[in-house]
Amino acid sequence: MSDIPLLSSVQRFLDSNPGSFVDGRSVSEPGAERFELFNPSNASVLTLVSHASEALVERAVQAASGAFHGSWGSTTPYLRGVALNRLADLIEANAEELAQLESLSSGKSIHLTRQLEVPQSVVFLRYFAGWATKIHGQTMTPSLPSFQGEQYAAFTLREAVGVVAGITPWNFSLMIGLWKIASALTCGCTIVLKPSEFTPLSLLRIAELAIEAGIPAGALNIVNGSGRIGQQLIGHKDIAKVSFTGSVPTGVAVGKAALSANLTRVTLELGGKNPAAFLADVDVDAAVEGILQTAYVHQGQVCAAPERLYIHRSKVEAICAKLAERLGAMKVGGALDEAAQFGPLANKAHHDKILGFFAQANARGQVICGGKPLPGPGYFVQPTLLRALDEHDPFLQEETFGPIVTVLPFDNEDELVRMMNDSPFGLGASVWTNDLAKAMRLIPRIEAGTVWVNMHTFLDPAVPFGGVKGSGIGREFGSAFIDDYTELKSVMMRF
Ligand code: TXE
Repeated sequence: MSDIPLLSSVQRFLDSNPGSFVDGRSVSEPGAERFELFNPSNASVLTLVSHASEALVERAVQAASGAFHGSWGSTTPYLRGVALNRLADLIEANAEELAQLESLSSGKSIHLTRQLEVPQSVVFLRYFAGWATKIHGQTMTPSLPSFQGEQYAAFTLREAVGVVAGITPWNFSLMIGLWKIASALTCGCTIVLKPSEFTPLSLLRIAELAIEAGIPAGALNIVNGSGRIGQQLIGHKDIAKVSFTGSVPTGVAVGKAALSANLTRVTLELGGKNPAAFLADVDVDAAVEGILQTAYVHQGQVCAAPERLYIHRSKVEAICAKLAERLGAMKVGGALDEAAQFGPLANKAHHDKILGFFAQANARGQVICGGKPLPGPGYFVQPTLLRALDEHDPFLQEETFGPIVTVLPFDNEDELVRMMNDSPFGLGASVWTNDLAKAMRLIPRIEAGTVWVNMHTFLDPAVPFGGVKGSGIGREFGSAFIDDYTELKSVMMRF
């Protein structure tokens, strides 16, 4: 089938010389350095984007600081919630435009942006908006002795930390960006957000909608360009907190830079090498369906997706055979092709990286199915299933962040737990079984920020999300995010 037609508003946006959004206005600086934005589905240039200059980034921080100390800082919690809910309404009203913008530059299937990324962003935003009126400190009774009849009282205030720098990756640009925007604005902070240079468009449109929703100029700023903008933000004295989602090496560099800048608070949501365990009692069809829905969605470019499958030896052949058959039958096509079941990788550098993994897997004879590039001009590869050579196989250690899943059989639970935990990472893990007692015994033994049972990668705004070990610091969602975006102030009084 062919691609859906682009909305005229999307075409206008592409033609508009997009750049940044600072202090309530779209800005494309005259004479600015510009970078090409590629369409991963056909490797054509979608548009040229203006790279924010140092001066513009400085203006963005100043605008955010002004809004923090002024308009947004003095907005009541109730009105903050109202504005965020209005933004959610506007996202719904402009859903198709946002879905197309996001799919175009990320290569993500239009089904996924229409059915998951855009509507789920709305769900998350409304959830956060509800917290705006529920952030509070506590009162306590001091135990200080009274010598002359004096009494004491104490309480805590939860105060917004200030200007937040958000730095986000290319895989779910709209949704991850909105998580950071919503967390900051709900708590009364303001934000300067730097999207990935591969996917700078959809958040620019969100910033326009935020103004329409009544969020004051300067509260939300988007600065587009390379990682050096991230570095400038992290080192800035007026940035009170850095919230980063992305790769492990960049995340480590961001964490170190933030701490050495001004002991700046930092939360890191990094990648992983997430294990999924299929116990002896699993139904083969349900297991295959679950793997297809979670490991290969968005071509495996999901931080929490399972990349290591530990399957009970009694089921490994049946599951691999059926999975290989289903993967081989997937219809490959561009992001805007509604008939496609599997799309391109997000960018050329990532495509090259995945081809490097394929070369290693083919040389070692590990390929069960896939393992080859597909004809371009877009960045297409086959969905791939590999056999691990042993439990120390490099494909069980290094994150590929692509449609490469590696399988190893196991025989007993102790061996399974040892192999699942044998990783420097700990973002998510799953256990697939109908035996609830077994699942309950395994959960405490698994080193991961989230353990799913009979599911994987499902995120809900009410459930905290984040990594242990090398997968990050801090939690998003639930009420846990409030600790990261506010500071506790203690007050003591004598009367
Ligand atoms: O990610 P980066 P990239 C993996 C995936 C991919 C690889 C590189 O394997 O192939 O990472 O992708 C900004 N200071 N993941 O380059 O480098 C950068 O501009 C401050 C996994 O996109 O982590 C972008 O906005 N910021 C991952 C953001 O950091 C810097 C999701 C993320 O870029 C910076 C994405 C610096 N020194 C890629 N350098 C996951 N697991 O979620 C870059 N940036």
